[in-house]
Amino acid sequence: MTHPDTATHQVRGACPHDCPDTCSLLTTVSGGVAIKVQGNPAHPATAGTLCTKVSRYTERTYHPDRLQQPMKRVGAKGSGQFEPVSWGVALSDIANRLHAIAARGPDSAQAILPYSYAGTMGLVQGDSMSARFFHRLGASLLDRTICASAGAEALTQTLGGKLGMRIEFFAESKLILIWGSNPIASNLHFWRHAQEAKRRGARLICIDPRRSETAEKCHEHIALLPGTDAALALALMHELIHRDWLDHDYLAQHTLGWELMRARALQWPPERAAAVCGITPEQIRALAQAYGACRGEAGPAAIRLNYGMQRVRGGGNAVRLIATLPALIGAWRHRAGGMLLSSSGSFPVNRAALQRPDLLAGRRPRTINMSTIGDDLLRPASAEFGPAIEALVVYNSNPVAVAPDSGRVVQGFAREDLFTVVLEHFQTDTADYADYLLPATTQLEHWDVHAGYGHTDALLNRPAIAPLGQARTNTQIFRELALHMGFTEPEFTEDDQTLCGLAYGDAVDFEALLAKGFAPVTQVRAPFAQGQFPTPSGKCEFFSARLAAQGLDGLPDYLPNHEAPGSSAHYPLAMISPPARNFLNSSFVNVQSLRDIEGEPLLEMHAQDAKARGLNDGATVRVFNQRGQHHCRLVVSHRARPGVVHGLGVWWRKFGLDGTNVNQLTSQHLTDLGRAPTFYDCLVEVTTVS
Ligand SMILES: Nc1nc2c(c(=O)[nH]1)N[C@H]1C(S)=C(S)[C@@H](COP(=O)(O)OP(=O)(O)OC[C@H]3O[C@@H](n4cnc5c(=O)[nH]c(N)nc54)[C@H](O)[C@@H]3O)O[C@H]1N2
Ligand SMILES: Nc1nc2c(c(=O)[nH]1)N[C@H]1C(S)=C(S)[C@@H](COP(=O)(O)OP(=O)(O)OC[C@H]3O[C@@H](n4cnc5c(=O)[nH]c(N)nc54)[C@H](O)[C@@H]3O)O[C@H]1N2
Ligand SMILES: [Mo]
Repeated sequence: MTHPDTATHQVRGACPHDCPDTCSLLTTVSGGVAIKVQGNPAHPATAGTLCTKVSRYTERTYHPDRLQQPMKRVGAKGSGQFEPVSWGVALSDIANRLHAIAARGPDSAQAILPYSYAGTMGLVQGDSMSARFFHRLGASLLDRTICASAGAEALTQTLGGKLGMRIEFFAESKLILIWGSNPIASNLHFWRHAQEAKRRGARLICIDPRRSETAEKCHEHIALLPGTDAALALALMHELIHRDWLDHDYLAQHTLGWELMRARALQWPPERAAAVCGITPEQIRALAQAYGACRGEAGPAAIRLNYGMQRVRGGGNAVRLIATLPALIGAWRHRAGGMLLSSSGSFPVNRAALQRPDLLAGRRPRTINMSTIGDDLLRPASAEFGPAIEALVVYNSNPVAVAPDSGRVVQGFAREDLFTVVLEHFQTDTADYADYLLPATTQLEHWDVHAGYGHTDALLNRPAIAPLGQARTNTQIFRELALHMGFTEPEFTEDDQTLCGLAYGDAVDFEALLAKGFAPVTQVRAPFAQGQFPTPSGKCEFFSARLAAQGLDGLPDYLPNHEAPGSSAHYPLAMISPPARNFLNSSFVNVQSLRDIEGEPLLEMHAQDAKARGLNDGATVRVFNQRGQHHCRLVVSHRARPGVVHGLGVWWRKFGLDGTNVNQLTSQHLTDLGRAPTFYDCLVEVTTVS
């Protein structure tokens, strides 16, 4: 139905942000202007509420700094000085530059790298026409590891996929372990169910180095050292075995490798793990008792795991261990028992239909890991690496702010001989380095269709308003670039509504999506009550033959951090940099009303560590290590335990006190599984700024 521009009406949409909640939105439009964005009360998972950030979505969309015309660099690289150009000039110049690289030889297009992540989680504006374009071109492929790949690989090796409990059933659990997760800040709609469980008498235990907003609302908080979760899980197993708090029947029928796992876990008495984790053996025994008591009638017990705890060297192994815990007590038998890290494996998305890897036509370009973009931009051509990266096309991501080891990332982006195109809403830290900066539409201005990783509903997003200024959708920009490159295949003419329809094909009722804005993708309630794990063995795999075949340990183990707490005399503090509540990664940092709440880049520190360094609350401090330094405001805080500091992320560098953010300190070391970054595996020292 179309509406006259003057009438007030509501448009159904989907929140595009990288968050487990994937909310259903209702946008009120009046006179062609979006005046309000609200949570859709008809969508059960959203239940009519939004987080503070997204309820300000109109402030972001109509921000005076929104990019509204294509721009070309005029100043020095990185100076952020641009002049407006027409779309025609921008696109033909970009096409000429890319064509010149691609035309040099059979594989020369590999010198071109697309760089994108989850600025929008939309399946269409995320990576559809863009992927077709780069496949047709033969550009390098991108290994999209920056967030979740360690945990994802661990789940796949252990449970067989990114599957788990349904979020709403946590309300019926008797014990909830909130492990490496701060739902009040980053998974608000889960917290609703946890609170409901609490009201019904459930016990909530938070396992997190930081006394987060969530930790202080739980019955108990276990503040372990970063990167020691695997040791805690092993000792928990030790106690469950030692006390015989096991569901022997479930273990025998539905798991693989239990005897091997049992032998390893028996090497981890609570005393050993407590020393590693920086907690007491009593805390571990009490945790085991609470968890063990939940087998059978006293249960069920549920674990809400989040990605916070896998951003360390042993993150993959830690997720593997925690993912097996429900099998020990048979928690999966009940729909309110088990665990959830991600439900994304429930979505039958037809990525090939959207991204058309067949356009590679038999070519096999190299793959670049997005988490080592700092080093890779600085790598010369070589036999093993292939050609140096000569052109970079960035969309849906802000790597200069979010990728680890910013010193190297900035050095890479500053290369005079690198040709960089950035598609953005705003002039971010990354956009400052663009040769061409192209204005993209926001979620209020385009079509899209969504999967999620918290709940199991597909969502549809309709445009609520016309694109602002000359902004264009990502898809339209790549369609037109394809035209300028002379790509004449019909794949480059499909419009966005057609692409939306391809995402699920027949697997989801598209008419229902169009009508309601959301539709369930599965009716499964207790996925592993009868075993039936989608692993090669059909069982929960303590032992993974697939990992063993790769020369890795088939059994999960505790792997100390690359930069283990206490291992360096120069850098005695372990720094983690979890999300700030009012930002979404680096998105929203430029929205004034939200930045006002966060104030300044902060470092939380325990009073004892502050005293030892003569640091006062509110001081400007220098946080440093061998990679760099970052100035920020010290908060002497009850949220920090001794030995651990928190640099809440992810600020734009240009809003920082000294033009940097926490990633100036993080490293490009990778995780054990999934080739992911280790943002929370980082040692630093802190002094006053003299
Ligand atoms: N408000 C807000 N919401 C967000 C985001 C945001 O930036 N802001 N980011 C979104 C994204 S991209 C993601 S991936 C998701 C999930 O993002 P996550 O990174 O899972 O974020 P949190 O849920 O905050 O959980 C992180 C928690 O893990 C803790 N932690 C850090 N290191 C360790 C450790 O070694 N062990 C344990 N046990 N805990 C540790 C941190 O202190 C923090 O409280 O959140 C999404 N939601
Ligand atoms: N130190 C530290 N670093 C971290 C993390 C951490 O916890 N600590 N978290 C990591 C995690 S979990 C993640 S997921 C990454 C996230 O890293 P990114 O995926 O890069 O996320 P954002 O920083 O939100 O940047 C997304 C950008 O995409 C743009 N965008 C949004 N929608 C569109 C669109 O439709 N079209 C175009 N062209 N652009 C759009 C937004 O304006 C925004 O600037 O950061 C990682 N970095
Ligand atoms: Mo993420």
